[in-house]
Amino acid sequence: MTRHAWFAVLTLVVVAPLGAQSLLYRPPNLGGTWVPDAGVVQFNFLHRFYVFPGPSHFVENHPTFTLAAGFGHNVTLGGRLATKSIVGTGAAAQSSNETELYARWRVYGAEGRPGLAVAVTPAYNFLAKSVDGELGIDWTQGPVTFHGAARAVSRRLGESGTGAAAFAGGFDVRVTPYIALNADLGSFVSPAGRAAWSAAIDFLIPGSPHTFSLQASNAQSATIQGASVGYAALGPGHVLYGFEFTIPLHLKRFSPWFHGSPKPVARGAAGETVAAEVDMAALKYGKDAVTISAGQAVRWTNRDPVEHTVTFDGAEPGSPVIPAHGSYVHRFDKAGTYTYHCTPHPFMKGVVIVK
Ligand SMILES: [Cu+2]
Repeated sequence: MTRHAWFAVLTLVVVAPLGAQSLLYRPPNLGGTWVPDAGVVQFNFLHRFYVFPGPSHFVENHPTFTLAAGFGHNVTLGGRLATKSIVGTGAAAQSSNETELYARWRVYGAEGRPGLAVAVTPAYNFLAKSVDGELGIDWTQGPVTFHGAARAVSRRLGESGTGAAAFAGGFDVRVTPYIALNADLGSFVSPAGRAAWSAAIDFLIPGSPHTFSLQASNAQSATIQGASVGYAALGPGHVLYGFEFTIPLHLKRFSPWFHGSPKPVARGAAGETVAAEVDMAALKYGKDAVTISAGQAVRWTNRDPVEHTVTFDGAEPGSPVIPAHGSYVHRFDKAGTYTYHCTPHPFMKGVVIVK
């Protein structure tokens, strides 16, 4: 194939779905700094299982469901339900259903962008009746991301209800834009209990906003407490295997249920010097990058039968939903590099370079 054809193939296949969660940017037992975009509800299904030795080969399942909604301003509110949480089976625990509500504020940085990102995650664990929290830091350079987390809990599950601190670290290596390897290690500071570890291979599923991982770990829930302690019941060397699947639900996609299909509109077309045109067709931006001068505008035209947006990754205000046959004009007054994506289809990405 020619270089051009390869390029066309590459742009057809997705790259990292920013603005949603990508497992290619987060090891299994670390929350990272990810926050869904405003209007996106993220559903993650983590399923780990332990196979008992023969002759029974009994399989014990440990799922954790995570549901989190993006509210803009880098803030999310979410909850996790871990059924069959062995973290909860100590003397003080009444149940193995571990529920955690959490908020996350990404104070600095953006998911999957080079450089540093910092997030704070206050949480409440209903099984432990514990106020928990995490300070998470990511540092991305090219295909590599390093993670660190400091955690504190006011009543540790299964450990007679005392407070504790935990630390965790991990890394991701994106071998290709679609495949990553990652691992992490985390532990409470106290000597009771085992350190938690995990390792995974992650896949970005082409043509979709979903990511999928195959993983091994000795931890069996994804809450702040569960991710900080290894599965101690059966001693060392007992490994849980599993997978995680990430599903971003873009609420705008469902607006025709309530409002009907929007009418085509042209926005901001009057009085602007349109220096570049970008068509949106076949679920991609016609040009990955356009270069203009400060004060000039770019027009995006939707040639698809579905709605798209032009949503900037930084602070620049972006478009509303652009319906089929609609267009959107945006003037750039300041020099800079403006990366953007489509909120309903986060695998659509582009950049405007303003000189
Ligand atoms: Cu789109």
